[in-house]
Amino acid sequence: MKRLSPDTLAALPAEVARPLYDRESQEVGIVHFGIGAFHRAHQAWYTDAAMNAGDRDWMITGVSLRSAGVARQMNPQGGLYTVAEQSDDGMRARIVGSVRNVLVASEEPDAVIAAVAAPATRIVSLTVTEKGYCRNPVGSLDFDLAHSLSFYYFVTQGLLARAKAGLPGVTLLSCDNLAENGAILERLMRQYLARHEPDLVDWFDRNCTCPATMIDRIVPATTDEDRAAVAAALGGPEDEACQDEACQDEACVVTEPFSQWVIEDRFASPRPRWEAVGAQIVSEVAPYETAKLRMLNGAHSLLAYCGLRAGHEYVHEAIADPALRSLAEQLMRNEAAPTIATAPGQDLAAYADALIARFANPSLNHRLIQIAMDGSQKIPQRWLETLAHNEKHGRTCPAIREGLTAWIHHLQGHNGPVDDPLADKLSRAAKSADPMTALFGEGGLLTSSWRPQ
Ligand code: CS2
Repeated sequence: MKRLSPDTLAALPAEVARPLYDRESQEVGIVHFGIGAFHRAHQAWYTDAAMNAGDRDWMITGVSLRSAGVARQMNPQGGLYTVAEQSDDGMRARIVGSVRNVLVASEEPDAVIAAVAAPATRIVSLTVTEKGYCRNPVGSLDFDLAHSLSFYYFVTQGLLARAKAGLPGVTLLSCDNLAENGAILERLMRQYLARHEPDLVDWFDRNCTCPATMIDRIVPATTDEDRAAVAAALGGPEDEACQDEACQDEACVVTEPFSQWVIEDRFASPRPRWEAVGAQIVSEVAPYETAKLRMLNGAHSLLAYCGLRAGHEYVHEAIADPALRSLAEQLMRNEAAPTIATAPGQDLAAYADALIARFANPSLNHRLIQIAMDGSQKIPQRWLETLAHNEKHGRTCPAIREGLTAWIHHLQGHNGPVDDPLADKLSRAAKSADPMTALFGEGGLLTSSWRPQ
């Protein structure tokens, strides 16, 4: 079977969309930390569309902090990969060309620093997941965690080289599911600089910005079946006899047709014209970000823990279960929505309708266990802020309470090993006589202003 690469691109079936720009003549303008499936289906996809529309020099160098896996998938393919949109109508495949290469930070640290320091680099973006920010329970930088291979070191060294060379600063763009992700990144980055490169703090403040973003697209982890279906779409029917026609893509991602990106208009220097290809550039991201975290992600975590407890495997199965669907509706419409200060034109009832339809997409196979991981990093912004806000106004949150009970059940090991940076401590707390206090009480394990009554 052939492998997707610049050489095999021309032979793909006509219905597979592909880059319309000359990739070789474009410079790298973006260095992205955390080049997983989500980045490939979202920001890299928007950036590819912007270059299809005529924008130039926004190729991406992806950085993987530890794992060489993604470099092995992408580099032999010249950075090319497929985004396959799955819906009731079947699969629509597009080859994305915006990634130039992938560097593995633990293997080539100097190359990563050089990429951040390169004159053509304007944006350093991040999808390192919630835990990648290395926060301690009070939300400040945990220097021990940050010391053990995090993006902070590489960004700092790259910025230092830029400052020494008299180059402009960069935009640091957090694309992770954190409330006020831009402000958090700015604060933690400054804490890191103040400890390790204090002379750079002032330069950072004057030359770099950290806009807030709301990012949204459901991207399940790619499976072998997905890779087989994409290979067939890139070649011939999914049939043993036609294997010669198929074209293997080790880096493909499967996603839903929907996508949204809301970005605060606060860039340090030029940026891609993402708004020409569907992104929203706004002065205030918070209303969208809060709605997304508390409604979409809040309902996702609820379906994950309650769904696993009820014996389901996928999101579409959980949302088809009437009891779970009504719990998700209760969380979104009656618990989260009343806590959100909306932007003009933002319709939360319609948003909840659309989310239910997206969760029900039967062709996505989004595993509940994937969403269940890292609960300690997700639950504060997904549930606890909603809880605190409602209780302050004398309202109860039965759906979130149910979710907390199901999370504790998960932490007790009933759904298999717990995947969370605090797994051991969480499991001990969940098995203690009073799990709620051990997890959420004064001095408990989660960062939150909410305390159980
Ligand atoms: C999910 C998100 O895994 C999870 O925690 O809730 O990855 C979710 O699919 C995305 O935020 C959707 O934009």
